[in-house]
Amino acid sequence: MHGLRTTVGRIRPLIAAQSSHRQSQPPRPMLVVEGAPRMFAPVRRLGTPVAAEPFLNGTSSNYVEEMYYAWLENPSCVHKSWDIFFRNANAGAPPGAAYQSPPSLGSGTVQGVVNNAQALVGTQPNVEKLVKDHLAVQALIRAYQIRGHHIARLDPLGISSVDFVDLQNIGNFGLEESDLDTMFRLPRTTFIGGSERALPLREIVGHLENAYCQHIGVEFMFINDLEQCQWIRQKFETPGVMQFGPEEKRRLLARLIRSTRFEEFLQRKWSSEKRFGLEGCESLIPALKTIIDKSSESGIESFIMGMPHRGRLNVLANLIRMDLDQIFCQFDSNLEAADEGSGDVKYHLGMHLRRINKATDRDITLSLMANPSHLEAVDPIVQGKTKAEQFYRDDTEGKKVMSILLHGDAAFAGQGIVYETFHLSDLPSYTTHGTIHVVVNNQIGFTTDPRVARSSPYPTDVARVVNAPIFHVNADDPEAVMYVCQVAAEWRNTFHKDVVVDLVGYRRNGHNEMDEPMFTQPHMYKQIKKQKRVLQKLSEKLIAEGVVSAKEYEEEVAKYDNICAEAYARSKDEKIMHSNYWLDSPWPDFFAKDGQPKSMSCPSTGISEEDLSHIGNAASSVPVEGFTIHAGLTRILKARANMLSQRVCDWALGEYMAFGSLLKERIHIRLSGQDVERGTFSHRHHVLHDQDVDKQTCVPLNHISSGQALYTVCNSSLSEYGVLGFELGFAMANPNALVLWEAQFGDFHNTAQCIIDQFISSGQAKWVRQNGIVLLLPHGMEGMGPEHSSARPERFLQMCSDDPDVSPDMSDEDFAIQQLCDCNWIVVNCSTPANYFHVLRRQILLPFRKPLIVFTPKSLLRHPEAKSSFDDMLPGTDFQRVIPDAGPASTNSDKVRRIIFCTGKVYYELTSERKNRGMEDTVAVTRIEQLSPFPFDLVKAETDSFPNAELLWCQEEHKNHGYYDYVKPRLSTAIDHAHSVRYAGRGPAAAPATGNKQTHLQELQRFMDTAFNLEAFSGKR
Ligand SMILES: Cc1ncc(C[n+]2csc(CCOP(=O)(O)OP(=O)(O)O)c2C)c(N)n1
Ligand SMILES: [Mg+2]
Repeated sequence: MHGLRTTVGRIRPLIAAQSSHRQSQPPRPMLVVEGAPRMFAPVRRLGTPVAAEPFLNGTSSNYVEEMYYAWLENPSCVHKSWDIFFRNANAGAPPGAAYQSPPSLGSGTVQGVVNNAQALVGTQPNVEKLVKDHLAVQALIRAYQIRGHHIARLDPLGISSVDFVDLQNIGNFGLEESDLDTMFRLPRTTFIGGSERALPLREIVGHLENAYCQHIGVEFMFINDLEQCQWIRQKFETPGVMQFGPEEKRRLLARLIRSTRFEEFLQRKWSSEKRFGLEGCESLIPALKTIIDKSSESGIESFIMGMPHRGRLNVLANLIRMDLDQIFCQFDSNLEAADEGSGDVKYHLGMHLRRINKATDRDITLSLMANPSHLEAVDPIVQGKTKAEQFYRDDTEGKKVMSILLHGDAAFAGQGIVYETFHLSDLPSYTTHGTIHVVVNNQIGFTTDPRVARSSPYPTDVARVVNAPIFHVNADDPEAVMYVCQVAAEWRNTFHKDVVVDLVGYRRNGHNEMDEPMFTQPHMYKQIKKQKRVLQKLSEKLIAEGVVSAKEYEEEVAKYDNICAEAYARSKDEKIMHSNYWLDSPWPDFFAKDGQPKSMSCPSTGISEEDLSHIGNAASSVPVEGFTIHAGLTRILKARANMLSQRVCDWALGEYMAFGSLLKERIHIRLSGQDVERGTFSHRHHVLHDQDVDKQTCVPLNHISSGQALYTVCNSSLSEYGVLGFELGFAMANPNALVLWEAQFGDFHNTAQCIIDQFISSGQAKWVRQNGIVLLLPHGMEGMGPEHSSARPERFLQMCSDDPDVSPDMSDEDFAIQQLCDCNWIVVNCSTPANYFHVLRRQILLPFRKPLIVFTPKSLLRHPEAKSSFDDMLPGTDFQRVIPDAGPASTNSDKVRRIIFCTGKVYYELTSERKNRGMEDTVAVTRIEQLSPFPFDLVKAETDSFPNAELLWCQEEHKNHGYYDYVKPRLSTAIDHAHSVRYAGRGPAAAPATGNKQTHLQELQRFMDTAFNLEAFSGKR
């Protein structure tokens, strides 16, 4: 195919000549088919001198090419006029001169060339008609390729009414009835002729109808790669390409029997239970099985899948081949839950299974990711997990691990996350090298018709943005479905790009089995009631063809029914439901055999002085010779070296120390998010850019020590929902990796709210699945306006599952770690680089995994006091959940009248204000660094040590934001409600921050006044 492009380049002058001609001449009547001239558009844009071939125009370039190829192969097979033309062109005739007869070649002026050419055409009177008709045929072929899918018979119900141009009327292309038996040479851009290079028009139309207008609609001509278009044409146009042998047909029938009879069995046993059955689209199961067979044949060993509710149980049963009794158990409301957590409904649960793929006799692993109701939310998670598995297997091209995503038609068109996920598909740090998407297109979303649910003709149009081919197929034709899925799998495994299979079926029941669809879709459902089931259609066809006998068919049905019945009987013996049976991402080596943590302790997170200085050196130098960095960066590295000599770290260096040490301990680190490589606040600089060589970069953290783990730091697309979901998925694959997602500003995390609510905060409770992802959320009230100030800590804290009113048992020495183990996530706001360093390292050294939410600083990144000594990072040191006051107040605690608890940046404002007011011995300021799980023990100890102090919570956020609502009841519980908890901070507000700098400063001053006015609350209860 590349050769084709090269050859095209050789005749460019000819085509360019046509282009110039077109621009300079008045428009002449042309055969115009929408989109037709797209393939070689870039070539046509070339500008050259005016040409003079009067029979050529802009749409003829394809035809000229075709003639040229044919002439190259055999000069005598083209018309004599073309032979002369190409001979002249090849001999170097300039554009416009190729039609001169050999003796006059190269002679005379442009006018002379025109005269000569006209004279030549005059001697070839049939050339114009010949070219015109061939162009018309080409346009016709191309029109079928582009728009044949519009008239394909895709809707099994036959009721979708779409008004499309009449392709079949050849008159639209300037051809006539009388042309039908004329032989036409076929262009290279079609395969309908098989081994024939020319066909009568009648056959051309017939072949095109077969290829593009039956039960398969192929949408691909928007793809801007000639080789890929040719590949698809070949797959669908080659005569007889969709033929299956009896064995394949019997296998297809057996698969359809399973798919159909499974739903029927559930319907018989639990007629009033919601299961979101597949009826109307049962060919999904053979479709997926075909994809897996074909991909396994190409070497794929692991499939990561995501799907919504529809047909999920069927997929678990018949594709993943989970034990049927375990599935049936899920319908038993009397079963007791064996595991902690809330669990989830049966059509959300995930699964992981390793088994032999019968068709290839190869081992494969199938994981179906657990997902919430939120449609399509699982898409980026599947991609992230796939990427991670590829990464750990060193599968750099996606040849061993691949993802399959299933979608509903309404959700695929409606949910923005679909688009965000597609946009990750070709980014170097996010690509999974092609996903196969299967849309279960039942032409309805709950009670809503497509015509009011989307503005695009198909639910799949979103896929066009990434040039993914889209194969629409009538789900009532299982053979067509099987073929399309084979091609989809081959496409993915050839080009490593996304592809969509749009399975057009219907939904036999309501949205769920209890719903009455006739309320809203009477016309559709009258038709559905008349519709023969796909299994019946296929079995009748195959019996008629003699592929199976009626008896064999009935036996196969009875065999599967029996399998279901036996499993049902077994399921009755189950008394307990094990959620961990449904785990989609097991970590067998990380946990003990019973699935519990191997220990309940965490070693010190400090590192040696030697390591600190070694990593510090890496952070302050360029590890590659002859690499020119920006002068500003040289200053930054110098400042780091300076800190090193003083044995202190700022925030960026603290992060470096944590990352560098973990990498050295062979823990893979992946940091992703918008502009994370440099850091939004230009503090990180994890990727150095050579100022003299374009795209030459260097990542010093990958030069820490030999045998270290790889560090991946990647600027992401401008998506929070998609990218956070992706990283969460990445973190699922391996507990021994530190995966971090950083928001540009914490404020923006709420466009990923669904990932946070549905997966991160509640994932373990619902799906017994742990995850150690870290969210870095820049936060702080610094007068930057409502959208660059708050990472909304209140939202995260409100979702913490610890009880504010119950004082936990703190007697156990493992209290702190047990608390971490029991919580749903950890929320911290570190005020020192050392604490940030420790909390990152603790993520990996803990014997279990919990999501970690870190509110990170902005101005503190450069605050002269926000530095930590190496002493706070040495072996034996740890993360400090609470940092008690260490100043004069702590040495004379009886004198202290007020203890201010706070968290984060406001600490520095408070201590500066306290100093200015000379109140260092009367007011203690204590930092709560770990907000959740709440450090009840340390808070109590701190309050106990100031017996005469009033207790106040101070925050810079508004009263209805920030930490107050979370902290107040817990502080109160910690001190057994002995005192009131006072408040100093901004008042309640709708917006998280003011946009006015003056107001910002006034608010700050006001709450500082409250914090240090020791009489502010006197007399108040
Ligand atoms: C994000 C989100 N919004 C709304 C819903 C509620 N809901 C559940 S199913 C459904 C219709 C889905 O239609 P479609 O995607 O075509 O799948 P089908 O049920 O037809 O298979 C809706 C709106 C949801 N689950 N998730
Ligand atoms: Mg639907």
